[in-house]
Amino acid sequence: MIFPILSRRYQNRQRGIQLEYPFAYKNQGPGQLRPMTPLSRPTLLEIAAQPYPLALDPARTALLLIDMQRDFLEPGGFGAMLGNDVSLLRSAIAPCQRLLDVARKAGMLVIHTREGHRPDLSDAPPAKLTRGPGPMRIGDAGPMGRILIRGEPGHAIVPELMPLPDEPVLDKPGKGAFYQTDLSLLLANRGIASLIVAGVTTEVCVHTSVREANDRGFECLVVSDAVASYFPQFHRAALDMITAQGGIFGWVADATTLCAELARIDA
Ligand code: C5J
Repeated sequence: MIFPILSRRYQNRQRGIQLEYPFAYKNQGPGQLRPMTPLSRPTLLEIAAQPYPLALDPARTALLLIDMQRDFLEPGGFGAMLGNDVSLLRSAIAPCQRLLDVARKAGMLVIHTREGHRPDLSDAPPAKLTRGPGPMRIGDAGPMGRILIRGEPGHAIVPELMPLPDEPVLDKPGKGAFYQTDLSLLLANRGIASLIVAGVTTEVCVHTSVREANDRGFECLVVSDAVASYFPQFHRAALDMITAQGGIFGWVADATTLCAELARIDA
């Protein structure tokens, strides 16, 4: 079993913050931890982001992919049921694939989230269940199974972004990734300080999760073309809100810029 523990301090050059660098230790038996190779090199990446460049420590950064589910991205699911054109979200799939590829190669922690509810709907607030214009509601049977219900085909992550067996998949009943999930615990156990955030939709679950993360002290980098919305004007406004006022919730960069930097990491 590999235990990431914190050791060897070094400086965040850009902002003068002391960071810790996790190394992997192998459990040799009771009381015997033997250092192995570092999880990744102690390189600080400088990302050309808005509103100003962001120094990222890849060993303390996780990729958080929000709700890239069939229910939002394919016809017949929750997004379509609310009257949205789901094809507008599909532009985020290819940039997410590129991010996943470099993050996996760099050995970074990758976490996927899924919005959805228990089959008996006991974790769905009545206000959420009754909202919406159409005749179909959460829990009703649609072409991809019961809408936004865990275990149904529509609740699954799109095949293009299928999680690997060792990548945590968090089921969340709300819009935020921290609300009623163990995300804080997973991040703390890995010494994560920064999040690269992608997924859908920009102004709803991505924004809510970034705001929650920001309040918990995480530095968030939102990937502008790896997030998407049914409403292009909301997408733009949501990204602007993140970078306004000197980066009030975090930073924004595009996938090409970010992937080029992440690809420099030797896992
Ligand atoms: C929504 C989400 N829009 N994942 N969910 O209801 O953004």
